[in-house]
Amino acid sequence: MACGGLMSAPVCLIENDENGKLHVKKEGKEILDGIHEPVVVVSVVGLYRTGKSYIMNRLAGQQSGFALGSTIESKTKGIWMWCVPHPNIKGHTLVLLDTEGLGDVDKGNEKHDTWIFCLAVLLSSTLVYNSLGVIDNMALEKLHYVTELTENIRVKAEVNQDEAGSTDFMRVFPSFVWAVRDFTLELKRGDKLITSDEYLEGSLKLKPGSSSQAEQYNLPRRCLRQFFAVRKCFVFPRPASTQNMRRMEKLTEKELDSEFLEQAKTFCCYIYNNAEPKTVTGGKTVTGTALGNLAEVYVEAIRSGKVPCLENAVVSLAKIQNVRAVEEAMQLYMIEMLNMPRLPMRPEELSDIHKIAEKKATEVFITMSFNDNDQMYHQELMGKIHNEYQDMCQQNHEASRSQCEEVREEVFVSLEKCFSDGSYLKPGGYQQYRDTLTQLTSDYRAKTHSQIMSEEVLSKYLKAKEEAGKMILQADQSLSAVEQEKEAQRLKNEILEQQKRSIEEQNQLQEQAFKDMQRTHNEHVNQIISQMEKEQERMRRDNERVLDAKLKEQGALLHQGFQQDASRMQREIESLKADMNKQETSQRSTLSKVVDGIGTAATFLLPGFIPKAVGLGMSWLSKLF
Ligand SMILES: Nc1nc2c(ncn2[C@@H]2O[C@H](COP(=O)(O)OP(=O)(O)OP(=O)(O)O)[C@@H](O)[C@H]2O)c(=O)[nH]1
Ligand SMILES: [Mg+2]
Repeated sequence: MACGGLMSAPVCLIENDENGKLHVKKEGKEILDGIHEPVVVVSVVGLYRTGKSYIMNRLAGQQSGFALGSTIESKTKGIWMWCVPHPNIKGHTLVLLDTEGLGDVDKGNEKHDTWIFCLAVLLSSTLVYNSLGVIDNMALEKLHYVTELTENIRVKAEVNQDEAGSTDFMRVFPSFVWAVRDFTLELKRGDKLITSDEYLEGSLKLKPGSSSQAEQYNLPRRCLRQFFAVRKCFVFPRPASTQNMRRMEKLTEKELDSEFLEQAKTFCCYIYNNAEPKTVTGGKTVTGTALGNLAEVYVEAIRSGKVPCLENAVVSLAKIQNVRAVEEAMQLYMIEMLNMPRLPMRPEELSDIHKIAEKKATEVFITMSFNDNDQMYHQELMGKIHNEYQDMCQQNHEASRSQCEEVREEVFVSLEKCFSDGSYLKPGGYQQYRDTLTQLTSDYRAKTHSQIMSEEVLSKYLKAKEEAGKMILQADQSLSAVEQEKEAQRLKNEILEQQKRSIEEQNQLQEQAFKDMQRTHNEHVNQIISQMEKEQERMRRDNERVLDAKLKEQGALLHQGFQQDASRMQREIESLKADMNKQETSQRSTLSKVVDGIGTAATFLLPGFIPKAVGLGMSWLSKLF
């Protein structure tokens, strides 16, 4: 069972401000901001005083938490939230949203209830509708909020609302669970025992005919059937005696009705095992941070008198999330890099640290980013990481240079002394100078062989001493003119040789940088492709779920003699299939755009990179399709 590991008690997420308008509470938003893992969001809605908060506490695995009231006055105001570690899915958070009871006449603001209902639908991946008694016509009439969903929620920004098909809603709406409380009847039809799901589906059967009465009767049923692809029903008996129910939070399990406990357990298990992680259009999984931003975007639309639109919300969310994703990924990269041992270090070591830091940063970016299909933000991140890494490499060079210079000063001190007191300026002095120089050069190399700037520092030193060497040579009267010329040439060659070594050293560094870049590209493409595959898989599953529901619905309509509705359903099925084909094609082009995008960024950062990048990208694409 879940326990309140993330939060010891629920907090308010959305409530009315002093002007009577909804707003997102800072405390709730901050808690969501800190949750970087995907969230499974379960919300409960229903008439006031029907035990909603109580059932949510059970889902949290706690006896108390969401406040209950034992009087007739409605208790919960706005939307309250409790985030607990998901009991079944590792690395996921279960977000429970308890909402204000609907239909309290004292409230005097009918629209407020409508928005609470809409927000519960928009923010959750599973919506629990809670009611007392039985599922009869009255219960369905009280659920009139579903009939208003199309007026109060837009799926697409451009489409005329009248044209928005139920498919669009079905694809983005949560799954639906009806929790019937204080259910006292036997689940039987005729002599046959039926399941609670059959009970619900039976209650959603349409009435034949086109009279306004039939239309009115059918409307909420049609809406539930058309908007919610997955529907479940649980019936609960009364949990305890009237006396005991006034102190529900204090009742031990023994004091609760055993059948109620059994049902509550089945209900919780169903939610833990079946409630899906929250996604938005395009199969993108929503993290806690994204959920907080999403709540803000929707509430802002409602505050400003607009109809919340899912497509617009995803665009706003993408921008907020992507800017944050770059910032947080960069922060993580810097923390990792600054934790490394002191510079200088071997470039391979630095490269390994960079590799780990970059992998972690990219992971953070990928989980947080949203719809970055043209890779704009990803390229920005790559550029920033590249610049930081270059900077770090530069610092490593400088640190190595200064250590080599220290060693050089220490090693060549005796040579410098002889230069300054002129002790080589004598016959035979040149040979002495040569011997000392050879010995000290070898001592220097022994001490700096692991340093990246060793040869460059030596090269600069020898070049600076070229003139001094020539003077010593010229002053050495023991050498013949021919020997002098030969030695002068040798000195020159040695300087050139040393310069060559230094260039080779620098080339090796360049090569390392190139390898890093290539590896970075490969890794980015791999990470993005695996993330996109997950999203596409989720989108495919969502589509299939909707298609299945539509085929089932069409069968039921035909069976019940609703020819016209069945034909309309057929058209919807065909258009959904066409949509699914279109999505497959566009997914392929998005993938090649991603590979291109990263390749372009790589070329921009490191000239000469493109041929390999394109080659890699192509091989990935051919592997996938
Ligand atoms: N009859 C009945 N009462 C219940 C049940 N579960 C809880 N209660 C009691 O009903 C009262 C209201 O419970 P809450 O969980 O606060 O109900 P709510 O729907 O959250 O109420 P609001 O927040 O006011 O909308 C409390 O005294 C609970 O102990 C149930 O299954 N049946
Ligand atoms: Mg409540």
